[in-house]
Amino acid sequence: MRLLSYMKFMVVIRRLGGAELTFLPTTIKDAIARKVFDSRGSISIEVDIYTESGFGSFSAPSGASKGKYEAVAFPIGGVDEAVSIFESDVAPELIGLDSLNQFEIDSVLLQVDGTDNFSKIGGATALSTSIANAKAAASSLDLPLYRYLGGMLSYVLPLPLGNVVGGGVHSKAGLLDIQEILVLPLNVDSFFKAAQVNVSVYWQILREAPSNVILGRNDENAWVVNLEFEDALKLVRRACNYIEEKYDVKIGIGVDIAASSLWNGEKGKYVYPRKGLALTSEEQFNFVKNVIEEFNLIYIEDPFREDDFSSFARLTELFPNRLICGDDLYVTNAERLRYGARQRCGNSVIIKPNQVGTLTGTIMAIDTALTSNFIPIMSHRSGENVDPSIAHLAVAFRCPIIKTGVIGGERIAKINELIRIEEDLGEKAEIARLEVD
Ligand code: 2PG
Ligand code: MG
Repeated sequence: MRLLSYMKFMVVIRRLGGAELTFLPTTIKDAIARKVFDSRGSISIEVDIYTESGFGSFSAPSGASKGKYEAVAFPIGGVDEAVSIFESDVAPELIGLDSLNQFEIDSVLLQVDGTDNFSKIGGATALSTSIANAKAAASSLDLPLYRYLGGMLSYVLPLPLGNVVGGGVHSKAGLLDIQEILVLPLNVDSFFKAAQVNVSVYWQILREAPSNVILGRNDENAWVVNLEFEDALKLVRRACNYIEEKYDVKIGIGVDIAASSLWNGEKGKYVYPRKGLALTSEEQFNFVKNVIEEFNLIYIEDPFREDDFSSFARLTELFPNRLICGDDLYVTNAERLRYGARQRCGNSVIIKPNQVGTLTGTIMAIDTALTSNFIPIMSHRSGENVDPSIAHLAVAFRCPIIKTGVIGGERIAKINELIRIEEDLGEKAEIARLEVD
């Protein structure tokens, strides 16, 4: 075993056409793309990167409530075109590069694409390549991804923010226009316990719900309910109260309003189709303010549309100790975040690597968040796969929260990986602590 590890670090010398070329164990020797399915059954792209002594593979997830400033997932010709562009334009540029040089790999992706939103090669291709490369580099060094990326600083486990009741574009049925009601365990002493609390709340909701209220599960396996927003919040509160007592923990409740999906530009209003409501920006502000106060919400994501920085700033001023979070507002873009952070438009930010298309872009957004006193929240997408890499990114880049659903194979894949990371860290492991009112 030892000998094998040692050999991995030796330089490989190969004779190619008479010339003697030197390869490092981390040099990329092959790159392959294929079509695969995501958890919704939509077709996505998966990229494999082979180095001289390692391997990494990744398939980008996909959103249903996408921000308009996100990277474009696929070129106009869809996934087929993405695969053929990868084969003709991307793979040849990668072969021979050192996978340890993540910045160079990501720069090549940006250069080959040549647009500012990955519309030529596709953001899904870019992210799949970028993360597959990091995984290949980590595997070449025999390191877990979180330790390769984060080194000695990566020992804090994030708190899991779990979607328990869902509506909006993630749910085909039910009465909820709001996309997500989420729970966040606040004072737990291990990641395992935190995940257990979320699962317990999830099942307690089913027990507490009157008959005919639960209609099924949605894209993220959250309950689809036949309830108005306020009644759904009451149901979640009841379930949390029961579990708080049972486990002696404190559980915060949050929402993702995904307000850009409700915004109708022509009408200049937020349209709630299932409730039959249309709210002006001022009415939306008052609605959000009232619901935060009435239900003591600690987490509010995208309460306003993606261009309304000033309403985010007003809400943050009013509730400085709640997590006011921008998802479609910031789209994991360091520049947008720098702009918003200067005016205190929120105090936390969703980090979805596929919104920006590269690991370098993701790191820049997280770095901007941490230096601006914003909490970075690593996040899944509604269309996922069983890959656990975002669990590693959350620990590596010190995100105190991970938003990744409560149950379902593709969500549990991330949860279980964090349990493994917690075990791998042993006594060094710590769970994030949050100060919220
Ligand atoms: C969100 C996400 C994940 P989607 O809005 O935060 O819950 O949804 O991936 O559809 O954008
Ligand atoms: Mg969101």
